Amino acid sequence: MGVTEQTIVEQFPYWRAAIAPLAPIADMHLTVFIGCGTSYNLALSLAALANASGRPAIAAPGGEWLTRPKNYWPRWSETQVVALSRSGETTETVAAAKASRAAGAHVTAITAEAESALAKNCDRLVFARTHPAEGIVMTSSASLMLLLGTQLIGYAVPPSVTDTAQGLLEGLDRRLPALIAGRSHFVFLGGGALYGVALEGALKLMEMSQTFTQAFHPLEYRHGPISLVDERTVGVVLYGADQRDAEATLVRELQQKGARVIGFGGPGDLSLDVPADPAIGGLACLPALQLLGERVAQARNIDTVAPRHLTKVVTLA
Ligand code: F1P
Repeated sequence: MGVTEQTIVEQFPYWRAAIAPLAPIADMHLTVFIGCGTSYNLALSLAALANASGRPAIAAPGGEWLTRPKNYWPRWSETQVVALSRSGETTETVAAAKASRAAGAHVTAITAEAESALAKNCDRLVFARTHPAEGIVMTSSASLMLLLGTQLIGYAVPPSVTDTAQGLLEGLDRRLPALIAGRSHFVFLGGGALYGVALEGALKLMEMSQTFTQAFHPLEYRHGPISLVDERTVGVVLYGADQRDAEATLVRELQQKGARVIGFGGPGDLSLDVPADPAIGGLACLPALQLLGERVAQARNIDTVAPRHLTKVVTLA
């Protein structure tokens, strides 16, 4: 087993250590979740979860919140910020956290590095130790930051989520070779809090396997992108509890056009039950999506320890 695969399949003890109630973020101001890359995808998911729990929230990439916050929220200095960064060293995220604090905002950091620049430039530190072998590709740390953020919003994450996530990962893995054979176009669909997870599945597979991937809100897919679907396509559909029928209709259309579909929580060529509260459904699916990226990379003989053009941290001079 390669190192990246190890960090995916061995992540659950780190989840168990991180599952504990956290004092929730205040809900009097708008909360802005910021991050870059994977951490931005998690920010999107967390903002949707926060809104669903009654806490007004948006997400913005670290660099956007640093340079043009007023494009995202007109009264930007009256916000509180939750900054996500595995390394705690990404230039845009750290600079955005510093600028937000200078403007009077309360900043909470979610990171896997307790001594990082972000950890030293926040008002509240939320930290979890990640798998020590994790390299450039964010695997266990991504799940952990989503888990911590979910708790920070006030959701109680049940310990059973680790078994659910492991079951999904193993259930998918058993069927993967047949599902991905001959396929080169991967589309991830998810709505609400699952949109950020769909984006993260797409990013993971793209950076690990150098494959062109896309992610959309499910019903957006008919509005143009569906033109690319054929017998080279795999659709990965993260069904929302509230839209299952509409999403299942879309899946049938994709299958008729030649796609193979992996359905998390609904019908597909492979249908995986997601026995979890909708608020933690995305978290439960994430390790399986990470493994999908690894398996596609293996099928293409690509080493995910050193993905092309990527570094563990992006620091700007
Ligand atoms: C953010 C990030 C990663 C990405 C790449 C570069 O890192 O964009 O998501 O995989 O390796 O950095 P961080 O701010 O979460 O440390």
